[in-house]
Amino acid sequence: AVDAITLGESLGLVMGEPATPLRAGSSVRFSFAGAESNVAIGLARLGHAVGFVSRVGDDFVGRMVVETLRGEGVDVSGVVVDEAAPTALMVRQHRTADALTVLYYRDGAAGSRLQPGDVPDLSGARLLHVTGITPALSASAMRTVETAVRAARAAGLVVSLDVNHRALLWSAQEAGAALAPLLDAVDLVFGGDDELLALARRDIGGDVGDVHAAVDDLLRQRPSVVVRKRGADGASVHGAFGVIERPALAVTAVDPVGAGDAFVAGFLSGLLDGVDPAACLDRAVECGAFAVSVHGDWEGAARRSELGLLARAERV
Ligand code: CKP
Ligand code: MG
Repeated sequence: AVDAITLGESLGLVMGEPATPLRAGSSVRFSFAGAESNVAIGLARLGHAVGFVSRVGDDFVGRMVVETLRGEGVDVSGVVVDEAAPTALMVRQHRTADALTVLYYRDGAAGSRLQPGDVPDLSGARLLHVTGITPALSASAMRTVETAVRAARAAGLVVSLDVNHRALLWSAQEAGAALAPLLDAVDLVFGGDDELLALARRDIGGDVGDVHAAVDDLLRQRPSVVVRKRGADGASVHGAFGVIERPALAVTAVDPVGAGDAFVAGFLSGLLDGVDPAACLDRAVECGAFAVSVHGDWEGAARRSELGLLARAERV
């Protein structure tokens, strides 16, 4: 039995070298991406029993994803191999040190064919984590997320949602409209300011731009904890206990992608350990710092034995 389950699409990742335009003959690195598998790896490295629910194609990209996740200790028994569609792919150009551009090849890919029947029996687990990326993939992927969230709620799991708005897939307004109906089954929300505004539907009219009002709107619904991610500007956690803020750790950021997922994994790890919100946030901030300072979407994720390393390194 696993403690935590994440659900979503993993994509093969073709990754250019840092600060290098992609040209014919460029060296690239082959790996995989996907917010929910990033979180699964993050939790596994922190010592939690975690399962991943997904669909991959019957191809070498899908096998690479599954074999790597298995090697990281993630339970992949919930990954369906779909013989009728390829594994999705993503190409990432680290165009300059500061500008990343990505291309998705995910239309009609296996992840978009997730269906409600793919959701396994969730009883026995304690936590389900989903993101706003999956519902953007297709109507059946949307229904799969709804089904999982409702089933988790019924089985008494903590349900966690990272808004993760992807402008390549849909507008913030579309994301907010699609995700807001899930809120009555969600306990924990993660998002950046624009994402929290979209989820609270405050990006359309009203007090536009008031993120504090948006957080309060969300807390008046079912979610009891809202985590506001502000990247290098730090993060805060909001709930009945009040507001707790933390600055980001001062590290050398080489790759922002995946930092949000590492942050989420750190926070959820604290939650599974039963530590207080401040300690959850501290772990989240540290895990985010590990991820931004290593090239790759999940490769830099911290192991439990490494927690404290960045704080210690600062004193060297
Ligand atoms: O919000 P993050 O930078 O942590 O998310 C990164 C992931 O799933 C990345 O791995 C990519 O594949 C994606 O978000 C996506 O679909 O954009
Ligand atoms: Mg994110």
